[in-house]
Amino acid sequence: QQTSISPTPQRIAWGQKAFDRPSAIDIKGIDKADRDAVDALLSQFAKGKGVKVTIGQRGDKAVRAVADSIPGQPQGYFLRVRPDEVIIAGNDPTGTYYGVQTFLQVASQPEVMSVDISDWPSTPSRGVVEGFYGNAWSFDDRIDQFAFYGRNKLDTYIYGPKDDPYHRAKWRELYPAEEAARMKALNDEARRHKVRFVWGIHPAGDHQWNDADNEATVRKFEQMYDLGFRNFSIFFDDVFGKQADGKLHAQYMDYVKRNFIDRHPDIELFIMCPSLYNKAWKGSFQPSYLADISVMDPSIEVMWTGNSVVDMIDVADMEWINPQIGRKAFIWLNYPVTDYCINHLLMGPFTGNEPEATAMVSGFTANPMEYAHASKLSLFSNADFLWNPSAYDPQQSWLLATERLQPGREEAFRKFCLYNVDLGQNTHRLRRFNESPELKTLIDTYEQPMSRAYMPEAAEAFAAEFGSLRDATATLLEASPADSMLSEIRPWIEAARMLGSRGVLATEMYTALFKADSVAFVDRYLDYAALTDSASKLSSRDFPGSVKVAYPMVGSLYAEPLLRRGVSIMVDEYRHRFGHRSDVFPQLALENGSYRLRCNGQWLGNPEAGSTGGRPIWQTAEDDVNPDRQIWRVTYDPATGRYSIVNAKDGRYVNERGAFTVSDSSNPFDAEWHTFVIERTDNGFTLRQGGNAGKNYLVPDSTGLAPAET
Ligand code: LTM
Repeated sequence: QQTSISPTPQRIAWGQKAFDRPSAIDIKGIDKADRDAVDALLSQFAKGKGVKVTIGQRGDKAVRAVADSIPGQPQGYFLRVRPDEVIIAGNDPTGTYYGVQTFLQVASQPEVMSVDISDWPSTPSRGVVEGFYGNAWSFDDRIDQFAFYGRNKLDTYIYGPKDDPYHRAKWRELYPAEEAARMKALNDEARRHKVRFVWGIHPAGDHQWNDADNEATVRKFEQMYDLGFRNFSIFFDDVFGKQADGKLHAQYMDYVKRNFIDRHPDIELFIMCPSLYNKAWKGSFQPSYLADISVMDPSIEVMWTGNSVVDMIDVADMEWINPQIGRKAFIWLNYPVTDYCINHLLMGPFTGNEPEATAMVSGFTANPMEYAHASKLSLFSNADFLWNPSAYDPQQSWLLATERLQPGREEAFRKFCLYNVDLGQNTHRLRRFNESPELKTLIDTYEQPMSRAYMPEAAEAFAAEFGSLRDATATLLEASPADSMLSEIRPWIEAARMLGSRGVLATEMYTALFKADSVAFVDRYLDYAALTDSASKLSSRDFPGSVKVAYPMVGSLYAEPLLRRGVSIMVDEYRHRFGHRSDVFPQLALENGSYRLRCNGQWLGNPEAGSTGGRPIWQTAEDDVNPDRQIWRVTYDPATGRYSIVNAKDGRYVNERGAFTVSDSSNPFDAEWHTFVIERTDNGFTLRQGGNAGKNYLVPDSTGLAPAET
């Protein structure tokens, strides 16, 4: 089968089936070809008798026959799959490695198709800037990321986690041996996947702009060079006042260029993140800041986040900044970072950047979430966008990303992701409105008419949508212990599960209300309120193994507001229909070890008593004719851990939640109905009027312990 290749190749021509997926390959050209490319190939296929695969790069004898087909662009490659042979020919080592990555995707199907692919990236330096505040990624996270970048043809990783002490707070200090060894291991791994690990410091907070600090910088960089790093950066972001002086920054950068970079010809990238890194902040810095840094050595890359701190990039942004800094800006995209909206996950399609702007940048890196695995969803599409911007389709790319990241349960994962799209109100004002599109359509279609008339089809449609969210989370929760991404975002999956369940309960409340089933209404309401309460207490802190602390918010744009709006309207309606009366004072009293119910000083169950003089009855005629049955006892069932009301005489179950309805008249048509709920409290039992949002207790807690008065 043809397979979807990501990033989308520049030129692709599919043919017929070439062969069945081989387990072994007969590989040619391996002595000359790029080692990492060969290793990547052999990590998937054994060497031996099988499909003939020729690998090499421009100039190698092995691929001479296709030399004219190899694109001349950096990192370009040509891939040919035919029944008798596969040829992977890179324009350079990275191109060969990328050719292998594409072949691995083509050959991932049981039937491998013939194809000719001629491919290269449209954007230079594509990748990630780990530049967020909060919990830095772990060693394992980073190792895993590099393999992911290799597969998705992202070639740059800029190291700038604000909370690594050796990056910022203790920038002058050399890494101790153990830390240094770990950094080296990371860089070695990045290289294996053709990722340039750009190591950086953030000295701007307390640099003294003197020789001692300049020299400390070079010493630190030399340590990293000795460890194998060949790409460097210096950050000046998020400092103000005298520390944000453009002239001093430029002099310092040039000093490091002369005294470190120029002494090592094999260094590739030297990047600066300026203090003024977005247009919106122009007025807060020296007016000459950008002009001051523009005089730096032209080979130094300058980072830029766009029109504001968190913004997508368009041509107008680039037309504004490039002339001012005298070079093409190197983009630091603050997406999908969530350090300023930490309760949210950003799992929606990657949209909003203008394809044409990519030709005007010298690099494009995305600042991710502190959730390394979850960030891959957006990074996958970012890679796709940057490689071939004119072919980029956000929706298709998102669909493919979800399939690649959660194969076999992509539908469940998509449902979950669609409820984790918007950022909520935030200081940077970036919003995403494509949250839960299916729910949004239901809201637009039904919400208004539902409040005027009973619409069972609408209730069904809402229940189906919320039910599918709940069911999707069940699939994800089941898989989560063995899946790094799902266990990392488990708090959000739990929150989504509760949201789905609450949505279903709310639709059941709607039906109960219109069917005048007040007991069912209260019962569902209590479950809803309990889940809402639990959801509001969810914290990532409570999840084993989580070092993250966040209060997960899901469906914050449409689902959550809908439920809050809808339930509040339904509760008001319920109170209106079922006679919420503030002159009715039921009480629970303890008598001979069992709790009994009284109303306005009278025992309920006494034919002459009642809240307003009428006879309290159960809703069933059977109870109505047998007043003895109207003595209720609260019982505790250790098996379920729940309290319930049973009929004192025959022990008949009344309602497991202790919700029941009495009327003040024996004639149900004139009756004012009162629904009450008995709940366990720390002090005993308490009684409250149902549907009262669980807050406005008619009976203080202590009532439950009131001594018997008869
Ligand atoms: O964006 C830059 C250059 N600096 C910081 C980042 O560290 C931070 O992650 C983002 C998002 O909050 N905003 C910044 O200002």
